[in-house]
Amino acid sequence: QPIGILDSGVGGLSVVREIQRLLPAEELLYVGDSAWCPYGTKSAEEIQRRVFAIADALIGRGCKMLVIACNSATIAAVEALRVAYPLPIVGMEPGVRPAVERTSSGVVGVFATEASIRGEKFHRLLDHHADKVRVITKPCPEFVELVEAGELVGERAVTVVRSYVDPMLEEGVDVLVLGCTHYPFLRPLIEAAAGDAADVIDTGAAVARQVQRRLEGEGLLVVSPSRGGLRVFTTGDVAHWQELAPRLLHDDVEVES
Ligand code: DGN
Repeated sequence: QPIGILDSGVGGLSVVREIQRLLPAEELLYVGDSAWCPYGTKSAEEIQRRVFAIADALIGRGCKMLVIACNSATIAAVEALRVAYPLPIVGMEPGVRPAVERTSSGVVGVFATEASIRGEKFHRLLDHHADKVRVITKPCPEFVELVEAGELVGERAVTVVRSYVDPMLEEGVDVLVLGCTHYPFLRPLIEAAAGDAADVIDTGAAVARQVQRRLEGEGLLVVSPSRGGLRVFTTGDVAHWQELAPRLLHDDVEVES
């Protein structure tokens, strides 16, 4: 039985990479909802409608677990999904907790989408740490555009990334959290812009470990020496995805509609 993974676009492939690294024997089915991308600027209701439609499709294909590889979709829909479906569902964590543990300046920067930042779940998390650190949040819609376009290097990408990172450094931020699954694909540029001033954190690997724990706990983990497979589906432009997905995954993959 496969693990079903979804995102608004190619961002969740950053989580797929981590799951493949940790659990190479698992079969993965990925849906990137590019026709409705970005989720980051949509209402919680709209995001929920899309996520439920994709969850139905993945469960219809026999998935044993869902991974919501999108912070915006997690914040908007994970609790409703858990009520609606009996299978294990793993969502993204925005990484605020590890950042709070790591900061020495007491100022943490969180890049995430507008939808994530205005979500109640996110506010509860921030309130919880408010006495210890100052958390500065910033939506980066242009990061999602760059990644969806496959523009991960070059002068425009460098300039855009700096325009988000520099103001964070000016505020004294020493830990930068990538709270959207698209952003890790720009990590080399974000790290270059941050230099020695700030560490960069993303939670893809932690989410992969959570997937492993849940599968183990439910007795659903595949134990096999052979490699599992990955099928990638998009609601968007298959030809564009066919060029982009192998580049992001550093692996051959056939994209289906
Ligand atoms: N990848 C998504 C996230 O983690 O929030 C959303 C990106 C978007 O749709 N703006």
